[in-house]
Amino acid sequence: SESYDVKAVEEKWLPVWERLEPFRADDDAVLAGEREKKYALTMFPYPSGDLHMGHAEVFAIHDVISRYWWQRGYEVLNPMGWDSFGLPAENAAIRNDTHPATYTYANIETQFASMQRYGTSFDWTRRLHTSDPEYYRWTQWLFLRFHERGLAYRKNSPVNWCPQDQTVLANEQVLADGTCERCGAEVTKRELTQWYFRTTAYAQELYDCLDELQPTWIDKVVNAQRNWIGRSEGAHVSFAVEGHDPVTVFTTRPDTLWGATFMVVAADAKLAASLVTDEQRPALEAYLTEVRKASDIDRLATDRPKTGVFLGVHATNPVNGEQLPIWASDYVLADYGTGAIMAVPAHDQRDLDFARAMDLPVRMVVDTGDDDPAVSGVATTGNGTYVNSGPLNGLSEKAAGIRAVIELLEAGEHGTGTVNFRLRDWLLSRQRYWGAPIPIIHCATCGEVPVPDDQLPVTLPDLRGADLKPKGTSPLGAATEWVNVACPTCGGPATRDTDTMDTFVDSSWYFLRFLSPNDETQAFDSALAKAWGPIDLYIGGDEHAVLHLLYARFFTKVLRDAGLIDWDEPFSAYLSQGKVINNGRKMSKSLGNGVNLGDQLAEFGVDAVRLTLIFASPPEDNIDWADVSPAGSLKFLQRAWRLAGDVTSHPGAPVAEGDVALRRVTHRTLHDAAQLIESYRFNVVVARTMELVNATRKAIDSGCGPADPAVREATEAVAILLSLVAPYTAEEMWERLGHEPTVARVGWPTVDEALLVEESVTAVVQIQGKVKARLEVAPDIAEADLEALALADADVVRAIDGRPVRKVIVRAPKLVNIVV
Ligand code: ANZ
Ligand code: ZN
Repeated sequence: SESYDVKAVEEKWLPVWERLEPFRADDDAVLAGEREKKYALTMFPYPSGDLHMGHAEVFAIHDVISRYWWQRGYEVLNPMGWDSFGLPAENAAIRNDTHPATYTYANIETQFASMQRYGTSFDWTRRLHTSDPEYYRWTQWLFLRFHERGLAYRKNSPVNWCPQDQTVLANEQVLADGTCERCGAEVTKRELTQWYFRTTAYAQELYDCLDELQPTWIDKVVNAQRNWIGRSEGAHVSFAVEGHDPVTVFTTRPDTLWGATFMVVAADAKLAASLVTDEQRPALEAYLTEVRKASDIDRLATDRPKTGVFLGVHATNPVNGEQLPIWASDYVLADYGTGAIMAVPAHDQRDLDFARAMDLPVRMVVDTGDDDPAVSGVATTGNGTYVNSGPLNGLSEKAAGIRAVIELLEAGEHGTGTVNFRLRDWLLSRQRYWGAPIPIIHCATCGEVPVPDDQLPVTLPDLRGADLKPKGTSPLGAATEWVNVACPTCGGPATRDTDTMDTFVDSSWYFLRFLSPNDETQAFDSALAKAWGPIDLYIGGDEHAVLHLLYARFFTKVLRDAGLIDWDEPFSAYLSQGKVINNGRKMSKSLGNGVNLGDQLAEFGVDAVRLTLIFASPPEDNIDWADVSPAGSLKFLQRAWRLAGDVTSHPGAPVAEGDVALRRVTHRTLHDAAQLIESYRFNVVVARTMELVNATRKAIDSGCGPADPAVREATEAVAILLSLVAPYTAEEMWERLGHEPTVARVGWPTVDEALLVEESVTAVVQIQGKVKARLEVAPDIAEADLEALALADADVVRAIDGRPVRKVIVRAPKLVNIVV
């Protein structure tokens, strides 16, 4: 039989598609409301090397959806670009004594060529790179809008410091085991002045909106965001301290106030330094030196020996007037809640460990029936009856106890009910070169002066090679000519801020820049944002479940409040793809189990690789490359392609009816495929397409023959279904069938509903066990539909004769038994 030359087909169609630009989104059609829009987005890549199997998977998945939307008649915005600032380029530049741009833009070109060859349906007129001054000009412009609104600010505080990368890290970039997300080094703490975005101002809304996203976002991502934002209900309680301002604590258990036996403030917070007596100050300072070495994770760990120092002062418990000693310890974090706690050792394990270590009293106030914690060393946290608790005594419901104490505190002005969030402000400054410079000028007279909008972008000075070596301070500081400027306000000598922005700032708004990436007058066009936004489906990796998605959501809310967009959430639906693994393990250099995308493409061709990735599993599952068969995929594509050859090489006289059985398969497949795609079951669509190919082959070889119009109809349907997954093969089939390119935009065939009705079955309707009627119904009829049909049947109505129906037993599709 004829053979299918994969390489020739790929070379043939790529330039045709480039010429036709079938996926160029028409803004005007959407602005004018002529066509419904869909905005499809896949996380843009970081330009390190060429594309890998992970990219191939996500692009294949993403393409099914966006190509499907085009076929359904939507105007689809499907842009792509590069998240091209970041550390790897900088490290490569240091290694190779070059400029980070060299590495960055060379890789971008490599990846761009690969994406094109891969047959992706991106609208390349929208291409952007976040490291272009034309882009980061607007990142800086947005920073200034945040700054104006008090949402970008500087503060001095202990920050996560990566000793290896020599830069600060956001909390989100420190892994659960306390190591750096990028390089794996143990993260330490440093006291530094840094820039922050006030994400906490939006904590409540970021949390609440997750409820609306839950149905269309993947569950684990919604849950990860919930945990990260960490909403806790509780109370702020104030404790008077003689000679000082009152100390306020955040507690989720105000109902245990009578069990408070001491207080603890974060050792590294200002509060500790301000409370400590002169006598105790040296002890506190010695302790602090020790504390600075440990990570947050270590400090919060329950199994860690508790350490601390007494500050020499006491606080008054507002409910019973007791004097509580105030201690400082590292198990209380400076930047959570108020940085101070009331310790209730009987009912909080960390407090109990501390009490036992420091020989402080333990008083049980909730009797849960378990052993007294003072004796057992195990804090009790469950429901129980309140004891030693004044007005609470006898109550036994935690919620009621909490409510009662909050009322009491509010009446006496000693506290209020409150909600606390774990989320902290986003630390956005980095002491690295390859990022967007922070557009602020520091003037001794005027303070922090924003660079005027018309002086943006603040472009990076030309540094390269060894200039970029991490020194603990920003490399930009060495560019003295760049650093020293006249203050925009007073004209006096001033200096530029030498930090650059976290690259997550760049990617928090790129979906807006895609709307008009070449606009030199504004960051984005609000009218276009209104027309195209929000993104209908966003696809990306799990690793961004917390970081990037949260930041993009935060940006969206701020821009909405600034009146620049009119939507509340950027991503209406979110899907995260699984990983491509090999032999059950994550691909890695050390295991030597890597699969090279380029090799796979060379051996099997683009379409077979794409089809394999889609067919292997539902998109969110991992794919083990050891379990799949790109060779099998290629064979299938050849079978499909041969159908088109058979149809056109046997142009016989059209048969009037056509093969109805084949037509039924065709229309059923098209009908089901639409539903399957909308529920992301792309692998099943491929399986069904395979069945359709088999049915068509059978009709040609041993049924109606290739000249039957039903065969042509089936083959065209195969080409259209394949246009979502295997664009080259689909195009080639389409041409063989005598059509002009491109099959990608011909539209979804209209499904003939009549062909979806299967042969009918006979249902028997009985009254008191006697057959009264027979109905012809679909074999998959629903019980309720069958019951309704039976009760409406003329013979049945006559037989019931107005008597009340007591019971109807339905066994679809064959039996209805009516009891009157
Ligand atoms: C008294 C108490 C009694 C508490 C009790 C718990 C149990 P979540 O749920 O995570 O919000 N806490 C408050 N601020 C803290 C800080 N900066 N560092 C360490 N711990 C802190 O936890 C809130 C609880 O964690 C608060 O409620 C407080 O201890 C502690 F039977 O107050 B609790
Ligand atoms: Zn000035």
